[in-house]
Amino acid sequence: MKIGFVCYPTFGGSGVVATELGKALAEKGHELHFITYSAPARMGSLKSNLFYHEVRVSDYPLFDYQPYELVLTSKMVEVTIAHDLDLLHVHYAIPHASAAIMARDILKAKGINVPVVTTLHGTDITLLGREPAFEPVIAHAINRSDAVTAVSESLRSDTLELFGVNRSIEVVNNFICARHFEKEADESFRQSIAPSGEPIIAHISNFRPVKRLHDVLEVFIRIRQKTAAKLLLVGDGPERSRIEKMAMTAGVDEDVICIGKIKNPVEPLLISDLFLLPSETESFGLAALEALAASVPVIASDSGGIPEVVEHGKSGYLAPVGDVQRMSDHALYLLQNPEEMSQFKRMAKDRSKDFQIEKILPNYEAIYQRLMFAFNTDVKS
Ligand code: GMT
Repeated sequence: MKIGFVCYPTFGGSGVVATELGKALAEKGHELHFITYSAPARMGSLKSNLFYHEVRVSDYPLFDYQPYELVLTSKMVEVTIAHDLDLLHVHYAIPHASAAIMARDILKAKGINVPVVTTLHGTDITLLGREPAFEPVIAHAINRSDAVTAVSESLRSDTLELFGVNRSIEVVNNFICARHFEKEADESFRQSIAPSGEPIIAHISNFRPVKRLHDVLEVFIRIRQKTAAKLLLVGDGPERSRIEKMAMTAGVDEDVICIGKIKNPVEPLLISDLFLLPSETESFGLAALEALAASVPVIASDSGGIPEVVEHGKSGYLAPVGDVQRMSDHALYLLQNPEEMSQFKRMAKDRSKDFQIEKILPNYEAIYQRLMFAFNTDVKS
């Protein structure tokens, strides 16, 4: 099949999921065309069936705001025609799904029928979807897509409730590529973070308010009052300087290590003992799944799609949003009970196996096949 993929090319979960899915589809022999404003962060090298088409917006002095969505639409039309695409799969409702709907209409007027699959990732619904400025566009894009998927049951029901959508939305969970986690922890890296063998507690995110970085730190401060530990913060974003100041005021700054944005979270996860994800909401919590895949139990908020990933009392512990005391109690319990900790680590790894890409990818392929059949289109090899 020849598939056009539109996603955010950044380190964010939606971009990572789209990129890994695209790469895996290419490995299975499909022809993949990424259409984005820069090469996806996790794309790796191009192959004979893996392409990248840049969406470049010229700086027209006439416009106060450059019309990215229109340039993206034209690019989708151009790439679909030039490469005879079978299907467009767009990740994130705006502007990708709305642009794809317009591209599909333009192509239809030229006698070309291309189905559009939209995958909803979370913030497009739970945060942007609540904005009156975006709501009608998102609702239209969802209603007019040929298939819509959501990364969790929780996101599916949020979408149905928020937008009054009366179409089917299929749940296709996020996934991990197990082989990325099949390596030894880098002991010199661990040493550099925790020179005296302290347990390492990790958090990975874009440091936006929804991640509740202050709760990460509050939990860590409580742990630190009872035992030696290091907090490894991976990522960057608007909350970083506030958190660094907070760590200094609490006198734990020497135990808080911020390593900034990195391409791949596997190395820091492999040296970690616990993962904290106290988010206000998460449609799925890909970072939590990646932690489980590295055998790291997760202490998280009982919010959004997280309970669909982390099993309370098995692969981690869940607590109400903002309940930092309960989260730190859970963390300390595991840190102070090595046998329990080893069992949780095993169960974390086991849980991640339910979300291996080999199990998830066929669900997307089945959707593509169904649409090709419905559109009565011969698949191009
Ligand atoms: O976590 C973020 O804020 C980034 C965001 C994104 O769009 O990349 O992540 C969302 O999509 C991920 C992939 O499907 C999910 O695992 C995250 O839970 C979701 N984030 C939120 O819902 C806050």
